[in-house]
Amino acid sequence: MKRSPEFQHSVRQYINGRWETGVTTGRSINPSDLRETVAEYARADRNQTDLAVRAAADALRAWSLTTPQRRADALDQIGSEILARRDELGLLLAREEGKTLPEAVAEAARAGQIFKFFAGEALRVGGESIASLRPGVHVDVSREPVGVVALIAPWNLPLAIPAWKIAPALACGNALVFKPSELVPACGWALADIISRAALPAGTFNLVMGSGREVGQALAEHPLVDAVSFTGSAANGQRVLLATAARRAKVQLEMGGKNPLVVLADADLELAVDCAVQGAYFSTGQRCTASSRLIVEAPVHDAFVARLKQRIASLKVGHALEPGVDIGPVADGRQLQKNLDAIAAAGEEGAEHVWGGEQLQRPSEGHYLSPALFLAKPAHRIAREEVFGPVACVLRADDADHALALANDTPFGLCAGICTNSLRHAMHFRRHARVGMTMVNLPTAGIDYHVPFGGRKASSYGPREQGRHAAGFYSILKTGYLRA
Ligand code: TXE
Repeated sequence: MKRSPEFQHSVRQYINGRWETGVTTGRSINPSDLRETVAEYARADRNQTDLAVRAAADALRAWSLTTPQRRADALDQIGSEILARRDELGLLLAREEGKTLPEAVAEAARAGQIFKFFAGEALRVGGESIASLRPGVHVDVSREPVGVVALIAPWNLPLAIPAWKIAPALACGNALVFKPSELVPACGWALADIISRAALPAGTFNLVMGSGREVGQALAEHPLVDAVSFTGSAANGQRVLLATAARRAKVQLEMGGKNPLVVLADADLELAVDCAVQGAYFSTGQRCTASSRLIVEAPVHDAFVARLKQRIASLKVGHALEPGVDIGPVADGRQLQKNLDAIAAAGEEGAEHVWGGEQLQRPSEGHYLSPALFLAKPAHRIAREEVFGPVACVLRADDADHALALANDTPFGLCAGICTNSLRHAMHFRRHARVGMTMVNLPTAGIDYHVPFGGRKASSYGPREQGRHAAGFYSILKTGYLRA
């Protein structure tokens, strides 16, 4: 069903198979048009969060004993509905988070494909059989669900990130409580609405919305929550880590990035500029894999900067639903201020301003920011701290070794890219970049859903997300010895 862009959702929590009002209500606002409320949503407190966790704990046995076929059918049904409604869900996403409509529809489709992928994985949750050291003894290793899992999601990929947490959790037989970000409750609700039609046992899937400090923290601390998967800021990831470690719960954290894209002198410069534009500025730069550090070898530095400046000057910033717009608004006022502060600090520290970084007026009042580019030194904050907006800097490298050293000179370690026509340089970079993912002649952002996602150092903690390796987090190994 196609909704008019002005449609306002009124969304409730989903606890123990029922739609529940909250203790208070909140609103999500369209960042392309601040006059438009996208959703009024029910906000939970600690008590309601506790009810959701208890519902999951009660449902766990029933769901964990379902057959793989039953789980696969449910996930397949969810994936099919998301795919069939990708345009409508994309429209909601674009209105609530501010991605351009084509980006948002693609994300909705991605969420559907992820459920389909894990429908297949539900059939393949396997183990191994191994010869024992002792005669007459048989050993096997099997996977069991972790138990009750809490899934805490951010706003920047409001359909895809919940999908890549919820789908493997259900495929592996867990019961769960999902908490979306306060900025995108309607996207969280839309997923819950679709999942509610999959006839899971009541309590298997629960949605609670509300403040991270209250609801998120309550989930991380709850004694009945066996595992927490969190994506968000490093500071809140640290809070979740402390709360879960204190009671020895399993934890998986995906936090920020300051991803380098290295451009060597032998690179195809047009391709390198393309990678930089896509990686740094598309999705308004609000991706943990965004290429916010462009490290360019001296011989091509000036030519690269000139071409990049020309390209970003031609990018169209505007309302997420307007055809032809390349960059939608920043997601909210707090995030916009964070971008503006980083831009101001770059100027104060002596980074050379190349282009953009100004607030823009558009026919509707929104959080519009022109794509910003600076020439920086490695010590500048703009080259070290995650901005999470359409803001990038260029660092000059003397040679390939210097470029690699600069690429690794960061507390983060999510993704690193290189543009080069040399196989030797590409392979060396792949081996020595201290990150979880590398890209050659590709933007750092833009990943496949059937392979592991995650990083090192301050970017990630715990087992990888996505693909078949997701089972490493959402299940527990049990070793069985048997003498017949
Ligand atoms: O993240 P938060 P925000 C980074 C990015 C951005 C910054 C702030 O740099 O500028 O984080 O974004 C919940 N216990 N990333 O404020 O607050 C919260 O309700 C448990 C990188 O949105 O960390 C939400 O559901 N949960 C990132 C989720 O955590 C808590 C994507 C993330 O929100 C909590 C988004 C607590 N104490 C932002 N406090 C990425 N890696 O992709 C909050 N939450």
